[in-house]
Amino acid sequence: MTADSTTPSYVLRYFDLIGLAETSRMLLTAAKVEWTEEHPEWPQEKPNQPFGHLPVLVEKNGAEDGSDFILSESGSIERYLARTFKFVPTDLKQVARQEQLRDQQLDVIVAFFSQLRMVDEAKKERRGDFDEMLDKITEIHTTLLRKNGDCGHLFGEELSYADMSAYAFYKLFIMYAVEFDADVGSLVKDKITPEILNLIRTVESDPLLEEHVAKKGSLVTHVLPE
Ligand SMILES: N[C@@H](CCC(=O)N[C@@H](CS)C(=O)NCC(=O)O)C(=O)O
Repeated sequence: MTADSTTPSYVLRYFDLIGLAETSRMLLTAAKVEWTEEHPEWPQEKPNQPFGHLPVLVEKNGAEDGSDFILSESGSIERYLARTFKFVPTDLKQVARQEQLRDQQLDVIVAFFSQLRMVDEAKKERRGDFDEMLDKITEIHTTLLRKNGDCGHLFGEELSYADMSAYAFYKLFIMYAVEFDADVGSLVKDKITPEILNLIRTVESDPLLEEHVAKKGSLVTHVLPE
């Protein structure tokens, strides 16, 4: 989809951090549509969000009656954007193969953040779950990338939702989660295989995402050894 006079404009409401909005930012940027980001005052603006949390996507005049279409839940927002801008195939099985990765990645993110608040034995156990899940997802990414000919894409030969979502997953740990646990950056970096590094490079060098990398910083430079 390329922007023209009938293309709707979008607002993405989120905090000024990578968190749960990075894939949606990438989808909106890669789609070359008109969009802006809002950082609502918090918690003052909490009651004004449909589910009381962020991210929230607003598609101007996008609802059936011509009012704004407002969508909550990061996964639903991503799926809506990925389908709207055709970053997923139309075949139901192929799209499901991409979406299952995003859901697993979110489980790994949740496992990481939930153990931060725990103490002693419970923390150790949850940390173990996180380590195990991290091993599994990096193995899955690597296998898929190899199976796809190590062309830097998880599926097919073009930038897809799965590519952007996997990129945002590694970025979250290496460029954001380190604020909460200084060690997690090197832990995740150690698991980055040559295939995953190629994915990160491929996503960053895609002309559709040039603007995003220029604005939000390069992950490749964080991953490469100094
Ligand atoms: N399941 C939701 C979780 C959203 C969520 O927990 N958002 C956090 C930021 S990452 C938030 O809004 N926190 C502030 C609050 O709940 O008051 C999603 O995936 O969008």
